[in-house]
Amino acid sequence: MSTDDSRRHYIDGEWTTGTGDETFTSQNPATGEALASFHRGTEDDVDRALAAAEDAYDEWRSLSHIDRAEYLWDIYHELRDRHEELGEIVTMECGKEISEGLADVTESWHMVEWAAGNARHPHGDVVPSEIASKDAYMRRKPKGVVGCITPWNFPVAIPFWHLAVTLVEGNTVVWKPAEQTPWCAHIIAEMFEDSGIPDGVFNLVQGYGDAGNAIVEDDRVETVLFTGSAEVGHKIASKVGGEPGKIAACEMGGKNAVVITEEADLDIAVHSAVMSSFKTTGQRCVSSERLIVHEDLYDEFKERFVDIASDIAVGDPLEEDTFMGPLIEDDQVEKFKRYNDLAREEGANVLVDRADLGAEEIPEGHEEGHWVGPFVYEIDYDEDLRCINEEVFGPHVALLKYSGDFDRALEMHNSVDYGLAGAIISEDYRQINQFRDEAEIGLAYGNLPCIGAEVHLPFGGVKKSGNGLPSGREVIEAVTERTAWTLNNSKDIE
Ligand code: TXE
Repeated sequence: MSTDDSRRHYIDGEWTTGTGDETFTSQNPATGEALASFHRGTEDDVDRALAAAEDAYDEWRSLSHIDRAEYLWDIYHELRDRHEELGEIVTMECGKEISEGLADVTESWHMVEWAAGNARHPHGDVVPSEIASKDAYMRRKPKGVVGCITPWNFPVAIPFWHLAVTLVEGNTVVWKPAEQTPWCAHIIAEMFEDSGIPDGVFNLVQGYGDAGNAIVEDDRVETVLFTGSAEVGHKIASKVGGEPGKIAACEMGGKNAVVITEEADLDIAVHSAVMSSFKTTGQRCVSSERLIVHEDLYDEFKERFVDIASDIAVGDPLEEDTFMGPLIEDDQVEKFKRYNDLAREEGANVLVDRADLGAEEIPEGHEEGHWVGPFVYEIDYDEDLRCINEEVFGPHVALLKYSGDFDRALEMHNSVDYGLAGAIISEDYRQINQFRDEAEIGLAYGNLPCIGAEVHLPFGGVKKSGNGLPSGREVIEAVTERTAWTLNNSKDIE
């Protein structure tokens, strides 16, 4: 691929190679094959994109919510029309199996529908004034230029969680997608171009963390919306923290758990655990790497879970009968294996180790893919063990047995620094209610797998997992500011 063939940034309504001469390649994690080449964004490219976003802001904010939403409705239809094409590209670029690739796109149009539909929804509050002749109400105004920085694991859905609400609310955007999934980002930019959205309102700079950092550090950016690792998220939050008014809304993964109590329906428990631990090959921010199981049903649960993990279909993610595709990249495979070794060192009794798949398990023509299978172990609980505290982001699963009452399960559940998601499997409504009230997480699931999001519900975590902001409704909080407006309707001079 020559540099000329490389795909470009979308800045100020134009496709541009930018100022740098470096390119980078998007790769298929199932085959190792290069998919497409992209120009790598520089600080100067970010600077141009921010200038364009700033110039476009006044005109864009002066439109009504409904007029701005019209562009998003065009994108909604494009997402539906290009569903299969884009779903396949998601699968080819990030390796998740095809039904998940397609679902990534579906979730994105759900978010666009929610954000654009919201344009016809009241946005402020009318409140009684202390004085009868006055009207008092709260209005929302856009903040200005918003920076969006997104990861690879939901390369279409997560960007729309950031972009759709932000734009409808009247902000302009500079977006830096993950370096692993630039092709998905390119297609999204094509959709914005096709929608006819005014130049400079939406800008895409492809590239790596240095381009993301240039967005974060620029004074023209009022808000940063970030989804990714805890390490980078905390760095961003601390940079932004010193500037009053500038905020970072971060969602940063977890060390999530499914709690299976003595009152659980075992079929639901096994199904939930399998889906929570192995969907997306364990690379969802809500994936569960801890299964906390009551001693009364531990042995039976273990036998059934281990049977499934030993046999789960790892393979070509474009094939419909595949359950688990590859990991995203070599670094992630190394991290997974490093944590498997650590678990052994910390005393794990390994129950399933398919980390190194046999040649016969790897689909033909896919030998260069980033293949791993499940790694499942049991370990005596100790709250200081690193393998049950640190996020691996792969099919690395610890079975933790508990005895005694439900308080003990909750204590184990809450002992990690993260606080994103968790599930309880139980037929006892008291335990379910206690979990809802006392589990230190932002997303709680009852008798369900620990996966899934609905765009009109909050989505985010507490503790090290973030500041709970990046959902549909809460993005409105992050990208608008409020004015308390009071109007005197009488002739009296105050
Ligand atoms: O994340 P990064 P990576 C976790 C998971 C995974 C680990 C690393 O544990 O193993 O993070 O994944 C941009 N300033 N999650 O490397 O580095 C980067 O270019 C500004 C959980 O993919 O955080 C990309 O666009 N931006 C998570 C985005 O940040 C910077 C999903 C995310 O990259 C930057 C993904 C900087 N200094 C990973 N450095 C979830 N919540 O689901 C990088 N970036």
